[in-house]
Amino acid sequence: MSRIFPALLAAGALCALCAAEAHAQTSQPAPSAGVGQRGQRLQRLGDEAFKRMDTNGDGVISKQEYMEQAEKRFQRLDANGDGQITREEFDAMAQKLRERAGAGGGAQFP
Ligand SMILES: [Ca+2]
Ligand SMILES: [Ca+2]
Repeated sequence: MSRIFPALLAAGALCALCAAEAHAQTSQPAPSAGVGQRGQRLQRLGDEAFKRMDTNGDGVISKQEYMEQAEKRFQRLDANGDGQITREEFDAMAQKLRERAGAGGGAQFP
């Protein structure tokens, strides 16, 4: 548990970024994404992910806010609710993210 938990938190944070990117892919298609546009898009994704995690809007992500997001992501990944994420459940979420990102493949799953 003690070694796995930080890894799950990191995966959760990356999932948040993946979800933000998948959302951006569907809501704001870039006609010709150059380096500058990509940088701006990544900045916007970071802003969106931060705002989503800062649920009380005080400008910082408390440990409680972070843990709440991590718990939600864990529950999303644990499809059968048995308290463990199998490789199949993990891969299924990765597949969903790839599908959401579209055939162009903008979102990267860790
Ligand atoms: Ca906050
Ligand atoms: Ca499970």
